[in-house]
Amino acid sequence: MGTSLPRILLTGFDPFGGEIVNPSWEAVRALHGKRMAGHLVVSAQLPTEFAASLRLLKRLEREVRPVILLGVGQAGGRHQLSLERVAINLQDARIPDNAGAQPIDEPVIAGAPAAYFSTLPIKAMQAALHNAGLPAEISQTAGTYVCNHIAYAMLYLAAKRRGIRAGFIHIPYLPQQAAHIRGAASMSQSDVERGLVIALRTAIATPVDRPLEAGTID
Ligand code: PCA
Repeated sequence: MGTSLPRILLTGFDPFGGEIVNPSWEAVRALHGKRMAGHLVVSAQLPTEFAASLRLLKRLEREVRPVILLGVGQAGGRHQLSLERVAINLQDARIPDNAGAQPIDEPVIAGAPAAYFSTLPIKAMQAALHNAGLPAEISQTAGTYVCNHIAYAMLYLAAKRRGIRAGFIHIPYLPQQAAHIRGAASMSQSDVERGLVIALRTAIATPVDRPLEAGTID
């Protein structure tokens, strides 16, 4: 890759569910090749397909050898940048993926632990995003579709190798998507890009997360 800088593997997804754009890929592709705090960002698109996304992620991880793995995905119902705390070892697809597969109650990785927590400093990242004037929340579930699948796989890969941390961020619709859906929230691509840069810079600078309150009662 032409440089010895430590790498960040940043992934987004292709459009799914009838959309013609996926905001995660639009933001992630814009950051490809950027340097931040002595790290190089390598961006890649994953297909919104359970099987193929996992195969490609494994290949990318072997090739890129990142020190940070950050997955980004669209979550149309979310109003803020959503920092995922946990990923579960489960596929339960409400709609078929882009290859037509609809796994129900199958593990992401057979025999692996039920769940992993993010190893990125989500509380510090949330605080940094708020300080920059960007709406951000801690999310306690990444769902059970392809994003949770990849979030789980990233945390699984990170747990196997020393010196890698991993996490996942869900993002709202772009304004042009929300324009067609009554009541839907949205966030501009430039705000998402700015948020991802802040999140990554904070992750690089924060080896141990800050004990800030961000729980829920419901
Ligand atoms: N969002 C979906 C999969 C791809 C994407 O961008 C999800 O939340 O699972």
